[in-house]
Amino acid sequence: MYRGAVRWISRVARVPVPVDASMEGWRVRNGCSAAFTDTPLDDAQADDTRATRRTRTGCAAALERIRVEGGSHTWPGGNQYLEASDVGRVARDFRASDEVVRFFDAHPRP
Ligand SMILES: [Ca+2]
Repeated sequence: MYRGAVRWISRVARVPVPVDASMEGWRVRNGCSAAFTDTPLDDAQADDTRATRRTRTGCAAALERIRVEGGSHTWPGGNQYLEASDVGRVARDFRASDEVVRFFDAHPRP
């Protein structure tokens, strides 16, 4: 799950769901323990953002989240599709698309 500075919208209830609450639901569904490891991603670009990967442990199904501090409602490594003054800046320290591929390559379906 990716999070900038905004909340995800529940597809079921169509209401804002705080990311922490959503991730807690995924933690329980995936059979993860309450433990986790936070790993800062390389602050490779002077983009006023920093990202941290949270990896849950003891899971039946893997669960990770990348939190972007200073990010916004944009796709990390993607296009600045509107002015930063309108949607916020695009985080440049990593490419979210690459992270999605990395995650599914590392955790193939049984
Ligand atoms: Ca940065």
